[in-house]
Amino acid sequence: MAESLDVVVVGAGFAGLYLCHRLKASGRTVKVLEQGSDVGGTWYWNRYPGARCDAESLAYSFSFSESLEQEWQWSERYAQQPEILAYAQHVADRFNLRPWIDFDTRVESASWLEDLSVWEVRTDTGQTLRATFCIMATGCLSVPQRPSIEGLDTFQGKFYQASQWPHESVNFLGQRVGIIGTGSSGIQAIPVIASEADHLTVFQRTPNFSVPAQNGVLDPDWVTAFKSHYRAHRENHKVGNGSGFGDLDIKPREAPADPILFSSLSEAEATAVLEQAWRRGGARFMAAIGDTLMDEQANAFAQEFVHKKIREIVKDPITAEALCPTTHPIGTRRICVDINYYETYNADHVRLVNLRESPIVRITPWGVELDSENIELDTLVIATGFDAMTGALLKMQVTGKSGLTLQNAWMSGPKTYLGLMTADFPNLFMITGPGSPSVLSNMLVSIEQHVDWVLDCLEDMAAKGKAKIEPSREAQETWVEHVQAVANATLFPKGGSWYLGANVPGKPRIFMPYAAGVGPYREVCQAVASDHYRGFNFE
Ligand code: NA7
Repeated sequence: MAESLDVVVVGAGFAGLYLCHRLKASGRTVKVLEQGSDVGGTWYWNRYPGARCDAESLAYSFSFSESLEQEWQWSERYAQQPEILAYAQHVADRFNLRPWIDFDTRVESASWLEDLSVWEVRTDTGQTLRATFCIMATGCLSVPQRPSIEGLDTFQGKFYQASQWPHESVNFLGQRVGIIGTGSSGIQAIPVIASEADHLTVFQRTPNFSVPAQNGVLDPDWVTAFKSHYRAHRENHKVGNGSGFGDLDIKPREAPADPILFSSLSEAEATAVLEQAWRRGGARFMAAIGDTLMDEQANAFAQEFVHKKIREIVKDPITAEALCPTTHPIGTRRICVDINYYETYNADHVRLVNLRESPIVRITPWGVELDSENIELDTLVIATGFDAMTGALLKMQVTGKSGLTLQNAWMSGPKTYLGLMTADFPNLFMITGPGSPSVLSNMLVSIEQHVDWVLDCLEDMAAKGKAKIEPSREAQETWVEHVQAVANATLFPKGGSWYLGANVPGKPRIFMPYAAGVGPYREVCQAVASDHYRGFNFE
């Protein structure tokens, strides 16, 4: 006999936790299904050495509870994975969410039963649940992408994937370690692995731009002063064309600052602006000159600035050149934020192998065979990314009206209205889905905005006696076209990144996140709701 509920939530990361809190408080019956053994989502799985958030702790945290944000003390400017996981666990305990979560439970299918107007959700533990609404809180980066390199399974040494790191401690002492992948995960892990290993070989296919985090322990007096304005900072995170990170001045800005345009600066001024941003640290570097992601010249200038930094830091000129990205505009692949990344290549026991010059032929039981040499390894780490944004949704068998599967509906790329719902899948919501700012934004800001919007929508439906919601095809088509038009007005599509699905063979090349910024997006969502949920059909 299937258990009947108002809402089934898939995933107990930050989105699932906040959904659980809001749904529970609204008096609805809810169950959260989570494949991990604990809460935390991304921060439960990604335990690789050096894993930490590339957004600042005081921004990358929930704002829905003033007492929570005041009592929780972050230790560093950028929190490490164990601290973020502890925060997620604290939220689960403090708001008594665990009784509503089934752990070690993977959703295998979700099917819309037209006659009953319910979702039937089946799990790998044999559960069958029926609910009026199903909300996917499955995360944007939760399905690891394993590279198709010949012989990967034949390696006889120790093997680790960054996003599926074991829970027990791993050490690299006395070992010859190799790592494949130089995205955010690799760039965080490399300096930490190098600090332990006897020898580290980095296998790099495409170099990425990275800026220093300028991480440090947070000064308690500064934190107290910042938190005395927390409400105003949080409000600033919600507005403007940016990503929702706000800034670090203690006193919040009264209005978003006008962006500095490249054309308004002399070369010396532009250099000074970037130098200041480099010293201040973090991904905010990309916003220092406001049109870096819009204007080819502004972008080329920022690229050259970082190239110079790399050449200054890395002593060996051949290594330095190999580390300089030249195949994509800066920021069109996610900018990395590092601690001593480029400096690590100055150590004698660290070697960069440029796979563009010496490709991997195969992995052997003993190491990596390049076309030019064999490199013997005791340990191999892969940090090769994710099937981003659609991976988790398409891995489940999600079936909507008339037997239409999500795989078929999204065959030529994800189609959503506002990144919240998709036509032919009534009462199925997504949190930070494709077509919303999601990975281009502070995820916590976007998660709260989506969850609040969905809860308001459910309240509105309940008040008006409506049982079914679904976007119209026209509204969806218009939104999909708008998301592409916004992306095409930027340099993002030139990045060839996982934002476009370019890292997964056969995945349609569609720019998935909404690039207009969190402020305009929030305004659209609010306007749609105020206008009787324009673009949605109800029954
Ligand atoms: P990314 O950013 O997708 O990086 C994956 C890296 O793995 C990237 O350098 C890839 O090189 C490399 N890769 C993938 N397949 C191969 C093969 N077959 N051979 C060599 N190198 C390969 O994933 P991350 O986990 O680092 O970061 C994802 C996000 O997580 C990040 O932005 C944060 O938001 C958190 P390529 O570029 O494809 O040449």
